[in-house]
Amino acid sequence: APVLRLVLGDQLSRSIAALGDIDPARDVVLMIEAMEECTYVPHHPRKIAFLFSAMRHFAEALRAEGITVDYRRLDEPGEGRSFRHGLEQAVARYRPARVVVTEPGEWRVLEDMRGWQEAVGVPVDIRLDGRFLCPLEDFRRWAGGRRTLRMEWFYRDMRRRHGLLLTPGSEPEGGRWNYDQDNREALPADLEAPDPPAFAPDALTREVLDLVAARFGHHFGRLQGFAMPVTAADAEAAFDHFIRHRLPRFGTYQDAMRQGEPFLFHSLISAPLNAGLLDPLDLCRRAEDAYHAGHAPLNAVEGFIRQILGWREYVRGIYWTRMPDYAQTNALEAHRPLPRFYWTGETGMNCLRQVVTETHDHAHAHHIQRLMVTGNFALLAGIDPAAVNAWYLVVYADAYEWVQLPNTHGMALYADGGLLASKPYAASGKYIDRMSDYCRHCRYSPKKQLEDDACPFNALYWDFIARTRAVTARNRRMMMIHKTMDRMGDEKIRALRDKARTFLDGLEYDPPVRR
Ligand code: FAD
Ligand code: DLZ
Ligand code: SF4
Repeated sequence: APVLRLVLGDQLSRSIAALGDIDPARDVVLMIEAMEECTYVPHHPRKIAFLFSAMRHFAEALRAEGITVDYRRLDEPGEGRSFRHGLEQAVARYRPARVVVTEPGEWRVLEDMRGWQEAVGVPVDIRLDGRFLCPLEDFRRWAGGRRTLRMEWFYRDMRRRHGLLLTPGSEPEGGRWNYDQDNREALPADLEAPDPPAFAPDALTREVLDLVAARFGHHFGRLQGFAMPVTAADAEAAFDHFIRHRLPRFGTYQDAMRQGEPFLFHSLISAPLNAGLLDPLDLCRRAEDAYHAGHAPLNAVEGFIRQILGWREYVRGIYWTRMPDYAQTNALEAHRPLPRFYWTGETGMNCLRQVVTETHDHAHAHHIQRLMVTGNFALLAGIDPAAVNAWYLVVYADAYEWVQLPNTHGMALYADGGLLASKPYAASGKYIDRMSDYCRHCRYSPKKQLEDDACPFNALYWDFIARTRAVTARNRRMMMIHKTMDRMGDEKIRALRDKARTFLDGLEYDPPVRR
């Protein structure tokens, strides 16, 4: 009897554990376009199209190797409403000796997967996902007993373990582990970022685009203009383009934002990387090669490697060692619903309008846009973490809960009470003004606090500091801010808090009705 090997949509690596010992003469690979995966939250159509197209291309590549792939398309009648349903049907079809699958990227799916063996009546072997640079066992050992889990220490261990950017004496290249301080420049007005490469949809992708437009066109997000890399070869080409044209400036302008330019010097590889089309260690090594070849400076290469080798692995470790309780925490007791403008972009606050619109159009925004614009607003306004998490999971093509949740819940919202971030990433309009040109195109002024045209972020910021005093005043890194607030005097603070309340009360909260 065959072994049935299930490959999920974000497991599109030839080296995935479930395919490890495949016998092409005997086994069947199962892939399922599952309605439930598209709708448990209403994913951005671009994200669905990207995954379906990447899945179909991956299936074709396996078939070209002589492997039998049973690919269940969404538009086949009666097929694959969910992973479980699709698997049950396939087991009935093939009567396999056993089922082999790789552990998923979301707790929700793992919980379900644990019940599959009983449901289908054949052994289900759930294999570890070997595509990460820190096995979860190692992360557990590293985290065990530590009260706070700072990324920086984890990252240094990872640099040593993988021998990246080390001198022959195992010291950090250049004498420092971290060049983040050099990576906070605003963008000079005359500096243009090169356009990222566009990948014109082939016939297979066009078919997917039609399907997704018909089925999910009513979800938040734009499908037109789809040009994402959907094969390993295209993703490699996209990464090459980044190394050649954007990596040299990636570090210096990592935190910068500019009106109308969502990509700047970023790599744009998160969606193909998280789906399995790229290998993280390979990306780090190729960036390191660019440094040794004198093509890119150390602050750029170290900054890039830190994101992949450090942050990406670290948030995954946090997710799997802390779930399911992690998602339930709400350290700052935030309960406000999500304002409607997160879905419509309709707000006078230009920075938010820009980021929501770019997110709608591209299923992408870069890190500082996610953290310091939409994330910062949600933090300051005290929006319910569950609502914010759901939004981030829906809108970004790279979002799977293992990476989205710690970034949103922990880093942006401080809902975990500081397990992940050493202090809340709260900022006033001054920060956004320094790092972008958004304020120049805004009806509000970041320099004003109480006037009618004062940037709402300013009042919201002081309201946040005052409101969260019990938690934030205990934080050593926030003491100065509380001292500053005390010096401002009660009357000023009261006026700012009134202004914040009036502003928040004036927002619309009902989600827009779609179709
Ligand atoms: P670059 O800036 O070029 O960075 C290179 C790579 O480093 C990224 O592709 C990514 O794989 C990795 N990386 C960078 N920062 C992080 C990080 N904080 N955590 C994990 N990996 C990182 N990233 C996701 O992949 N999926 C998400 O759902 C996601 N949600 C986020 C939510 C919030 C609130 C915030 C603040 C960040 C989130 N990130 C998420 C991290 C980061 O914003 C994206 O990885 C990045 O913007 C992707 O664009 P890029 O490929 O051009 O990244
Ligand atoms: C995100 C997603 C979507 C939209 N659709 C599918 C699908 O139809 N079939 C599939 O195998 N995977 C899909 N995915 C990715 C899964 O949601 C992902 O594998 C799980 O969340 C575990 O990480
Ligand atoms: Fe955003 Fe305030 Fe600047 Fe307007 S003034 S763009 S709301 S930070």
